[in-house]
Amino acid sequence: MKDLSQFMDITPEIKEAVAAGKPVVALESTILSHGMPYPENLGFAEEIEKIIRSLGAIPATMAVIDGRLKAGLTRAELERMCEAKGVLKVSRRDLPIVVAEKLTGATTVATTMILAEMAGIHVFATGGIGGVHRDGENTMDISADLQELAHTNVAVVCAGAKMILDIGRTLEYLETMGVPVLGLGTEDFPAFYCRKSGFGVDYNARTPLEVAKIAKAKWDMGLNGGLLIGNPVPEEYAMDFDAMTAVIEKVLKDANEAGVKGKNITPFMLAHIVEETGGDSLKTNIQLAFNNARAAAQIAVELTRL
Ligand code: PSU
Ligand code: MN
Repeated sequence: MKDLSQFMDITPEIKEAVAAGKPVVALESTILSHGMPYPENLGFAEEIEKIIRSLGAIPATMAVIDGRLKAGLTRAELERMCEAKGVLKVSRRDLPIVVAEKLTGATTVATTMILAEMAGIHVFATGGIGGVHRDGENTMDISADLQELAHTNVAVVCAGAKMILDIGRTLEYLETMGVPVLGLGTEDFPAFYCRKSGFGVDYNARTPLEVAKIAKAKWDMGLNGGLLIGNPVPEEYAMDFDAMTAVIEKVLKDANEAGVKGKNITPFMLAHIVEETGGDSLKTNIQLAFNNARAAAQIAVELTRL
């Protein structure tokens, strides 16, 4: 067994909860540092932790601070991630660099899964995952989130993937990698701001208990890797599909013209979509993430009972 304590700080509350088999839900920090503006992100970070606690689970926000892997952040650390001055975006390939060089970075879905598994946490709530980018068959821009779902034992609750991605190819990739894609009470794979993407899920797991049973069956059989749970944004916060498609086409064109590439594409798109929608997309983003936190907390609770 590797001695991870030389790299990682887990808060006493989270360490005790994991050891006692209590429900814990991991949260990412890229959504804070590179996905939402300050100070809305700080209010969001505090509220999402409260929501998880209100449902009987313990939140574990992940980050890398001065080279230390963190499971659970103090208020001051949360503020630092939200103000995001000099905070890097850390995916799997970046992790050894920020650790060895004692840098500070926000964790993507991929890295949050890695830290969660290191800490013994198997349920994670996010907003949207990364995936195969449009034109990805030429650029090979495929998020490391998909590889991580293939290998790391964490159930990821998301509101689907944004239409900035090629959702069809993203789902094909997940199928190849053996990742179950479940809908929580839906047959449709959601498209983040919208409840439907035009693509289906593998299975409609109707309740958090059903999701927990499927995850347990997978891991008890020794089938390593994650599960992806698509949880559609609540109807009252959903955005119009055609209007969002137009916004995304425009922002993709802007990104292309500005020559934005690689890891900067997703943050660029997120910031410009907020501008183009006059802040409406931010409200939807916040609400869908809260909704995912509720589902993840319920799944984590059910998993501890099985
Ligand atoms: N999609 C969103 N919001 C986000 C992200 C993706 O709707 O905040 C973030 C997540 O942290 C995700 C990362 O893991 O972007 C993917 O980045 P990339 O495509 O560079 O792998
Ligand atoms: Mn990429």
